[in-house]
Amino acid sequence: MKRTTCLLFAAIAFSAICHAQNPFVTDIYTADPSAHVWADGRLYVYPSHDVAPPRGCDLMDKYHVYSTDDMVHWKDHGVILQASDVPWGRKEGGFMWAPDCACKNGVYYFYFPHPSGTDWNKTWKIGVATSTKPASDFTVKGYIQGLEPMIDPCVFVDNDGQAYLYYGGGGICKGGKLKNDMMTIDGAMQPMVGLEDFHEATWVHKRKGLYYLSYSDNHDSAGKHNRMRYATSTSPLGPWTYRGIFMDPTDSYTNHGSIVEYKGQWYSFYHTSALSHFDWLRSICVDKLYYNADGTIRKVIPTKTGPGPVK
Ligand code: FUB
Repeated sequence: MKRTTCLLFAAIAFSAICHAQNPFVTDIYTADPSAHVWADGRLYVYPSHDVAPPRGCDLMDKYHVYSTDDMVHWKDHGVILQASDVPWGRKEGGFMWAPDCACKNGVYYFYFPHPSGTDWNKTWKIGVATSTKPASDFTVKGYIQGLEPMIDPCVFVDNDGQAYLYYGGGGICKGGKLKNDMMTIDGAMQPMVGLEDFHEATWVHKRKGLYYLSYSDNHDSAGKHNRMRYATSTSPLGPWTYRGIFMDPTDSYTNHGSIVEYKGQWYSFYHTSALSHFDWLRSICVDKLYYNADGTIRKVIPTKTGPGPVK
């Protein structure tokens, strides 16, 4: 085999597997990680993709999916969706911001914020693509009708199968029930009451019957960076009781992540700018998250080494 062919194969093999470290994806820039554990027993991460050289978040495109079964070895499943696949999307492309994925009755629903017009900030839609596989073959089905122009969708499916959509940015956070088709709001989106200093990046998870809504705050004056806060409720749509800050600022202006349990351990996914040292070229990270006996979340300590292998 020629040396150049060998090098090519080596490069492909390297790009397909990422290792235990933070950031855990190092060959491209990734942000806004939404993590889920699906029926095949693997943990999947659906991040957005920052594109270099950056122009704010304008050029973000081409969502990849990553999965692991040990929190050490990560598989890159490749690009699952790009702006040019979106029939109703803005003609200039880009602006494929923080996504989420949900699974119901064997179908995976990929939710992505994308504008439908040149005036991007006024034309955000929450697009939906579906597949019977968690990390390939997604087809855009349309967008959720009747919503305000908002970003950062998060879909939480409760134990009884009822799904809830949350979204928000710029100080507004709303939630509502999804109908069985996972693409129609049942009733109206309602404000999430009780959050303190909400900015964006809504994520909802449930532990021991208590609902947790986490989000990033507006800690951004004089060179400061966003922190992660959370609130709890006994109902998925609130009202919420504010609980505090669970992650201090990182080296990146924004933060956005998810909280998930895998093989008996809770994890916090988030992003930093550790690879680029530039706010808009971010990289996804993960560390262990711990609860106190009263259900409050201890501060997550970002590490360079990551959580290590699952026990
Ligand atoms: O990644 C683009 C935007 O930056 C996300 O939608 C926000 O949550 C922030 O992370």
